[in-house]
Amino acid sequence: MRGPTQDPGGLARQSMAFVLAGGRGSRLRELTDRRAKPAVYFGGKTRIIDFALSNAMNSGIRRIGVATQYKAHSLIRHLQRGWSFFSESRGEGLDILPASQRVDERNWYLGTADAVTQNIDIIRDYNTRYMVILAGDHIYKMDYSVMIAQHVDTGAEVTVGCIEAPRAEASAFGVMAVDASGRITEFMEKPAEPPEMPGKPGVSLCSMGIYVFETDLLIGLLLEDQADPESSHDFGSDIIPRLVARGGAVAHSFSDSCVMTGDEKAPYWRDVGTVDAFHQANLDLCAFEPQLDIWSGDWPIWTYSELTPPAKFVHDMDGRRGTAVSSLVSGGCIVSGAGVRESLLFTGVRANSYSELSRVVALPYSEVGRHARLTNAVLDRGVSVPAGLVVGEDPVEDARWFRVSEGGVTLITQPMLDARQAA
Ligand code: ADQ
Ligand code: ADP
Repeated sequence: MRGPTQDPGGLARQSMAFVLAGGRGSRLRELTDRRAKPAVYFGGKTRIIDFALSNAMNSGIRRIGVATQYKAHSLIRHLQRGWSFFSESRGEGLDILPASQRVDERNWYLGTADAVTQNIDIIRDYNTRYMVILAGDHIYKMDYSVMIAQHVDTGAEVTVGCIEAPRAEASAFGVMAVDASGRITEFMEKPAEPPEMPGKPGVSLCSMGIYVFETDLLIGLLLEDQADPESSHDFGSDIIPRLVARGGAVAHSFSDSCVMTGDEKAPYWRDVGTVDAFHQANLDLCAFEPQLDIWSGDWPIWTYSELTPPAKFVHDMDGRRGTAVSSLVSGGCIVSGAGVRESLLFTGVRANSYSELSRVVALPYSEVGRHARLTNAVLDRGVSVPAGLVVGEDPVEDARWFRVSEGGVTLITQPMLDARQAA
């Protein structure tokens, strides 16, 4: 083993980030009917993919590829508007890599490894020494240069980012066992019975789905995998288990590279993959001391941001409402005679007179009509909630028209409102 690398920033500049952004995220239900999970809005101004891309930027990585596949239009437009400031003359670049655009008779990426294999020519063009493979669908702040430095120091074939998660949730992840030196001795993709960490009952060591490789080695592995008829061409199911079996995989602990800013007290990582998790993670931001800091400016989350006028608050004719407390209200919103609490309003939301919003996540340009009363709801982009609608008080009635999650959150989309209107 070599001594610790002194210049992680230098390593980041020799690295390319490859962001896998093609997954549907079907557990987000109708929220991903028209957009891929990485394009789903999060936190008032940003989209989910902005976190991985901003982490790469803030870590010093300047060459990025984003592989898109499922319902990519919204995602591609976002990347074009918000992420096109890289300068080719400085050797920087962000490439959007849609499936079906590549020079191959197949039209669709098979597994996650195939999404990289089909872009090997572009990866070769970038000519970087290291590859950081990322998922585009998690909320966290991480300095990837620390993970790259660890990769160089251990001489591993692959370094896998990992977090400790409750065993009850671990079946959704790759789960691993490591030895005292951090070498991965066992790796199971989405096991039905996830193993616990020694000495930590109820906790499993899970893969974050992010990997560091040396570029030449990765290309060799991918070509080998492409030729294997038994392979599903997936990192979690094929590439990583193969490397673990020959002792070439090392775990990197998220706690070593997570970035904590503001008053954050613990590492924050969320897979906002279900409507409940999405709703809760957004509302977490409204807490008195939020677990995720987006305010300090020390690790900015870059995005495409529309030009909007300031949010406006107007009281109703009785002079009582027109307030928002414990809430996030984005630019262009008008809270007009409405009572908003513990809610997150994205850009351009209107809450009209006498409406009451409690624990509502309202995506951009949604509107809540007069006297509507909404509790524990997610409003899709652009929905127009009719006057007087009550949601969150009668689950049976809600479920007749809307999507009510296991955790009791009502997801409302325009087609659902239209169907209710027509009935
Ligand atoms: P999953 O998240 O289930 O597990 P997957 O569905 O393959 O794995 O998605 C990984 C990432 O790739 C996501 O960001 C997704 O959007 C994207 N993606 C999926 N298919 C794609 C394709 N064909 N083209 C482009 N992008 C695609 C993985 C690992 C687990 C790990 C979890 C952590 O396999 O071991 O625990 O991530 O969330
Ligand atoms: P954005 O365009 O800002 O990403 P969405 O994610 O809601 O907003 O849109 C996803 C995609 O669906 C976009 O390509 C958009 O043009 C399209 N779209 C938006 N609203 C509708 C609608 N009511 N019916 C069909 N397609 C829509």
